[in-house]
Amino acid sequence: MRKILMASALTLSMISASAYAGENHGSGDISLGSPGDPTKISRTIEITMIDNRFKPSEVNVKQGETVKFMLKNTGEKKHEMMIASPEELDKHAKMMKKFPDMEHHNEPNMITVNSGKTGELVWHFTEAGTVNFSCPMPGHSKGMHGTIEVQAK
Ligand SMILES: [Cu+2]
Repeated sequence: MRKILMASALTLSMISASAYAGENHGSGDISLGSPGDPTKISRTIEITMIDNRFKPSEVNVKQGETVKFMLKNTGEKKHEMMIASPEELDKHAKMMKKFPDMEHHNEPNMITVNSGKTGELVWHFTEAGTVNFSCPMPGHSKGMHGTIEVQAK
């Protein structure tokens, strides 16, 4: 029994590793921006997480800004904020549906916030345009998504 458990855990980690390997997690995608330097924050934007929405779900920033998102989870469930392209968000939501217990703590483009807690995500917006975010927890992304409008300098 123990052997089987270990084997499936190994398979799972291999699947997520290979799924990540081919993916672009934001840092290399210029249009999204990149993880921000916490010592260079130009603005803090507070976003409240409820079950299952972001409030507000539309925010405006300026090109070149490093924004600290303060995520306050006032819902009863655990929520996440993930910044990525719509395709990537979709792909990730599907993967989370398959592996609901998948944990990701070391991704710079996302933050997990437990009920009643606050989390921070620092992001540097390098290009003008629309940047998407959503909560990839299983079933959440349908109502829990938003956009960041990056205004040209
Ligand atoms: Cu959520």
